[in-house]
Amino acid sequence: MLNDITAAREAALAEVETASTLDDVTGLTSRLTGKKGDLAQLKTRLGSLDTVEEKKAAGQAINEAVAAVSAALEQRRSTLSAAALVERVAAERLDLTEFVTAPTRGHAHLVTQAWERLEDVFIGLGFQIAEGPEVETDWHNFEALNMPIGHPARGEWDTLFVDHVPPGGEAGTTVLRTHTSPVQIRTMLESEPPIYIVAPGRVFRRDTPDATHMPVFHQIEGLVIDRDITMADLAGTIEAFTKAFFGSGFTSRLRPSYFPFTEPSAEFDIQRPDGGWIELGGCGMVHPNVLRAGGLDPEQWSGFAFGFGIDRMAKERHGVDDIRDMYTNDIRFLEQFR
Ligand code: FA5
Repeated sequence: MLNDITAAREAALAEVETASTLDDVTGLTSRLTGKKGDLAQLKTRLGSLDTVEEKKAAGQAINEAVAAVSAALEQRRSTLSAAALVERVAAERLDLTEFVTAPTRGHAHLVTQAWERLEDVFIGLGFQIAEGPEVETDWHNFEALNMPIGHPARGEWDTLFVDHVPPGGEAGTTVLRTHTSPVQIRTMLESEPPIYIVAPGRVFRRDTPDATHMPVFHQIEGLVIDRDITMADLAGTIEAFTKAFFGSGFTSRLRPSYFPFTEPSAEFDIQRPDGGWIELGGCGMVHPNVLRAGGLDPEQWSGFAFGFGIDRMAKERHGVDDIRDMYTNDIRFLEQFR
């Protein structure tokens, strides 16, 4: 009998070792040490023993076996509980790193940076900042700029017309401005000379995107109106601006051209350090008809105006090959220009 008890005890202890979950331990507890458990079952055989001593010894051995197995089960339960706790803590662990590390700072887009830098440079040269609406009247965008209806030069701007009829006006006379030049007219009508302003802003054309064109892009208009302003003032201002914006390695040139609202007119090109020339804008002396549209007497006042492409300037300043790269919003590209 004692041998059977020892064997049952060893078998029970071995089984406890194989319990791999807390549920296993619970199941074993009732099966091995419960009132009807394997070890308790041995007690039913005590009656078949001959002597009181044998019964006593066997009873004691069974009690010891139950105690040993219970202790082993308890030990197993606490080991598995600790492991389960470690596992749960790991599973429920909160990643707080985003709260303890410094947040990543964003930065202005390449074109916004150029826009702000242009404002700084021109403020440094004594100009003030002006602005006008992106949705314009045909009169401000064309007519007052010496391009009456039917003027062939209107065809050079692939205009987007807005489906809007102004009160008392006609259909087809509201446009998305094709350039920032209408701000010249608004400024002349709203203020008295001397005028020294630049007007950066968004403009729209029905242009097909390519390496140097976008249908939505940005220009900065410049307008100077004072007494005895000459082409030399325009050339000097543009050269001073080129050096201040691009650096001393760049130089500018004026190439004869035509705009209905300036006379004479020129294209403004810059020469890159590698020797190549690129057109950045148009300029010229403000046409007398434009001064009149702005309410000024051309016999008393003269001035110059210019309009540069901001996107193209950002492109050249940073050596970007294709203007479209600036608008695909690829963060890997944009992050290079902090
Ligand atoms: C004009 O828009 C004139 N208003 C400029 C002007 C102002 C002349 C004052 C005289 C006096 P133009 O269409 O050439 O001119 O555009 C000026 C500049 O805008 C171009 O030289 C170029 O740098 C930029 N530009 C023109 N079209 C695009 C385009 N689709 N995408 C990006 N930049 C453009």
